[in-house]
Amino acid sequence: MGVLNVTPDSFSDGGRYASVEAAIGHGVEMAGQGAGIIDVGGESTRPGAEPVPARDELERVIPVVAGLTERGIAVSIDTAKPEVARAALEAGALVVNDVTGLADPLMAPLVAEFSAGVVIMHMQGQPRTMQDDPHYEDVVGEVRDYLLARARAAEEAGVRRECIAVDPGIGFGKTFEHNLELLRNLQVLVETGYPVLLGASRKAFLGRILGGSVPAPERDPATGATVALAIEQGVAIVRVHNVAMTTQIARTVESILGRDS
Ligand code: PMM
Repeated sequence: MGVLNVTPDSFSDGGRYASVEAAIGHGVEMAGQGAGIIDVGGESTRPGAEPVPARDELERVIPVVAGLTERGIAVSIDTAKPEVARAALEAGALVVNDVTGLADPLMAPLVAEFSAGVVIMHMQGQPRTMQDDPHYEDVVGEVRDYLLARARAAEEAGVRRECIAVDPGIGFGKTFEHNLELLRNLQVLVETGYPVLLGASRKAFLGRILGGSVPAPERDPATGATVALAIEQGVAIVRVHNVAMTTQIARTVESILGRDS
């Protein structure tokens, strides 16, 4: 899964049309490099981020979703808002990637209505405050139990089991140690039977491992270590910025493990 963030920073130069074209171009490039799906997001979920009104989010993402689906590229929409998800599904998106674990009660029925796929992610708290003081007794068990409960609730709302993937939500209401513990125990999530998605690409915990002075765009080798270990543990989907590198890593790990890629 290639990350395509269409947030205001990407609108800072060249005007709106140029930015939409550039975003579509980047999505096409990632698909050519081996991404099976492009994850389009218009609301930053970084720690401290403020919510974005639905109208702004729609304006940012829908032209990009439409441009990619018109070119035959599979798209997931990274949103927690049912109105944004609906517009993206109408524009051809196949998957809803909801970092709030389908918190809005309209979301699961919407996914069911479109027979769409869904990524259910775990987050403790809200982006604005989630890193203030995350606390767990047993982070791996609590994340697993939450994901199972949300997946079952989605099924009860009509989402088919085979349409659901689960995600531990690296960096979402987790300390450095919580993130490492989850990454060490991904097989516990794999054992739920749902495909597991991992989003560790360029995240802050990697910056800390690397000593605090490596900026996000330079954290791809560290991201690669998480990708290799995740695939080895049975993770089905990795959400990454650097698709070309990740395709090489995935093919290599799967060949060594004797799995089809
Ligand atoms: N991380 C971010 C945004 N969306 N979605 C899923 N399913 N899992 C993630 O880990 C995830 C996500 C934030 O990362 P970014 O700012 O680099 O996109």
